[in-house]
Amino acid sequence: MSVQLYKAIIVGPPNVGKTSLVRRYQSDEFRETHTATIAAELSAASFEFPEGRVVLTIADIGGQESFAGLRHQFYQGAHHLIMVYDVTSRPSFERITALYEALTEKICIQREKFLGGSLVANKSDMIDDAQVAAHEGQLLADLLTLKFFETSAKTGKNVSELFHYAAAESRRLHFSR
Ligand SMILES: Nc1nc2c(ncn2[C@@H]2O[C@H](COP(=O)(O)OP(=O)(O)O)[C@@H](O)[C@H]2O)c(=O)[nH]1
Ligand SMILES: [Mg+2]
Repeated sequence: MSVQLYKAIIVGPPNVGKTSLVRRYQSDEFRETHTATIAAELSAASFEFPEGRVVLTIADIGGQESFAGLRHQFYQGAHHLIMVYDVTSRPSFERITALYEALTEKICIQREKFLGGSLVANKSDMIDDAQVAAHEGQLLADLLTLKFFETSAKTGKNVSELFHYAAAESRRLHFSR
């Protein structure tokens, strides 16, 4: 049986829930407290598809506050981009486009057609505090040709769907090129 190895990077402004999404997926737990991700946390997840197994390395990288922080070897060779904002923070949503451009044009990822990705509206459980409507997220996702997910690391909503998509899309775009 074939095994394909791909790499996904999870990016976005600080405090949007990147580490929490990975933690929810990997160990099905959630913490209320935030600990800044210092350098990078790498983990791997395995997915079984009818055509074979996909092993996805997930790189959760800290320090995206500054442009200098983006010059990082952990971004290199990524197959899939997961971009996260916090629905309760309008500024986090407004930073997505610039971050996307920085990552795809100026940094190590070649803006080739083989880079798939998703735009993630996290903390969707905090509906009363929302500052970004779902249709705005969907619109931006369409603009950047990313798939749109509304997630909650707290409740687990759409978390496995998000990572399954990353694995399936990496395979679809890269296998047997
Ligand atoms: N209500 C709610 N809080 C969340 C969610 N995801 C993360 N948080 C909280 O947001 C804060 C930042 O999360 P963290 O994963 O460290 O963010 P990161 O800096 O993007 O990695 C923490 O206090 C989390 O408990 C979510 O889906 N819903
Ligand atoms: Mg983090």
